[in-house]
Amino acid sequence: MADSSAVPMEGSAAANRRVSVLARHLESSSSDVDSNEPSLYASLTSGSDGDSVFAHVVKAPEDPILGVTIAYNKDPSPVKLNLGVGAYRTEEGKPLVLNVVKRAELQLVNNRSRVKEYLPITGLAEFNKLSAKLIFGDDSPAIRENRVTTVQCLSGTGSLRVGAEFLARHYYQRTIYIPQPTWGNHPKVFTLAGLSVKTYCYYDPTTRGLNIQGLLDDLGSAPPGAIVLLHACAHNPTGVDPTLEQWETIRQLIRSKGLLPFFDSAYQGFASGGLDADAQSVRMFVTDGGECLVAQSYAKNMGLYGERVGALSIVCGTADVASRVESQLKLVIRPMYSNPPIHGASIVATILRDRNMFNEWTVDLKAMADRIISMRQKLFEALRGRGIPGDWSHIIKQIGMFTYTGLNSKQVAFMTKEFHIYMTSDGRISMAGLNSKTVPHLADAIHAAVKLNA
Ligand code: KET
Repeated sequence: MADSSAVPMEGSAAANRRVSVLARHLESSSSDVDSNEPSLYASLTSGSDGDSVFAHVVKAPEDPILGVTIAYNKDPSPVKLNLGVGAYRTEEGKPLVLNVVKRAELQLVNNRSRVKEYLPITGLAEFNKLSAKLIFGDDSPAIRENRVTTVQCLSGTGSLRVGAEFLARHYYQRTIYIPQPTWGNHPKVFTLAGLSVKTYCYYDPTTRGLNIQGLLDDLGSAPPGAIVLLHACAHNPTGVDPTLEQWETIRQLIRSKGLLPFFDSAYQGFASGGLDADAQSVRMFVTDGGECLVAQSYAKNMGLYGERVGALSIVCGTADVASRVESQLKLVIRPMYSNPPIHGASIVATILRDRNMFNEWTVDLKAMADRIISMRQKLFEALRGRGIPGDWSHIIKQIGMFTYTGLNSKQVAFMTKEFHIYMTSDGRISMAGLNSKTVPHLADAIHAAVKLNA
C-alpha cells in the first residue's frame, strides 16, 4: 500500500505552495502581467453535465504566439505572410535545415554502434559540457572550478521551467522579476512552477529604447534575494538590449542587492552574428564570481526548433554546492519527463565537438543574422520611400529576430484582415519571416494601417 506519509516534508510543502500560488492566480485572472489573457485554468470547476464529465470545460483561446500560425494556415490567400512566430525563413520564404545539421545527422545515422537507450536524467554528458562552454566561454573560471552544473532540458522553455521548479523548491526568495514587456510565455512558466511574478520597467515607448532609469529603480526596490529574469541578448519582443556599460551598471546593482540573475539565452549568435559577442552579458555575471542560472535554447541558432534541445546551467559558489544542486535537479526532472530525448542533443554535440563543423555553423549563423539585418534595412527604406509619417529608425536599430513596430492591436487586426499579414497583436514582427519579395507588401500594409489611425 502506498503510504502518503512517505512523501518527504519538503515535497509536500512545495506542493502546498504550488496549490496556493495557483489559487491566487485563479482568483486574480487579471494579473498585472497578463491582463489581456484569460486565467490559465479558466475551467477548474466541479460537476458534470449530460454527456461528459468534461462538459463544463470551456474552450481555451489559442496561444498568443503559436496561435498566429494556426490562423495563418487557415487563410487561403496566396499573398498571406506569417510574421508571427520567431522562426527563420530563407530568402525564398522556406524553413531552413542548416547544412551542417544535415551532415551531423548523416554521421549519426551511419554510426552502426549508436543505440537508443535512455539517456541519464541529466541528459547527454558531452552535450552538457559543450553547452556550458558555448555560453560561458572556453576559459570560464566557473567551469574550471567545477562550479557549474548543466542539465539537458527540453529546449529553452523546458530549461526555464526546470530552473524555476528548482528555485521554487530550494531557494528562499520566490519572487521573480521579469521585464515589461517580455516573451509571453515567461509569466506562465514561472507562475506554474510556483514562483510569484512581478515586472520591472524595461521598454520606453516614447524613445523606443531601454528605460534604464526605470529598470534600475525597480530592481533597486526589489526585495533582497529576488530572482531577476534577464534576456541574454536580442530581447523579445522589443529588440532592445542594454549596452555593455548599461549591463555593467545592472550587474553592479544586482550583485550589491544580492539579487539572483536568471538568464534566458534563446538567441545566442542571432543578435550580432557572433556567439561570443552575444554571450557577453552572461559572462560578466560569471567572471564576477557570483551565482546565476542560464537557460539555453538551440531552437533558433541551430534551427533545431522541433528537436526541443536546450540546457539549464546553474553557476554555484563552490563545486560541492554544484554537485548537490545537480542531485536535486534530477529529482525535479525524473517525475516530469524522466530523461530528455537523445537525437537533438546528439546533433548539437556532433557539431560542437568538431572544429570544422563548428566553424561551418558559425558561418551559417552569421548568414542568418545578416539576412535579418538586411531585411531591417529593406523594410526601413520601403517605409521611407512611401513617405509614411513617423520615425521608423527603430526598425534598423533593434536587435535580433523581431521588430517591435509600435503598431497597435487595431492596426494589426486591420493588416491581417485586409493584407493577410499575420503577427502578434502587440505589433511584433518576425523579421526572419520576411524576404525581398514580401517587403513591399508589408510596407503597403503598414502604410494603410498608419493612415487608418491618423
Ligand atoms: N525564450 C525566449 C525569449 C523566446 O523568445 C523563446 C521562443 C523561448 C525562450 C523558447 O524557445 P524554445 O523553442 O522553447 O527553445 N520564442 C518564439 C517561439 C515561441 O513563442 O515558442 C517566439 O517568441 O516566437
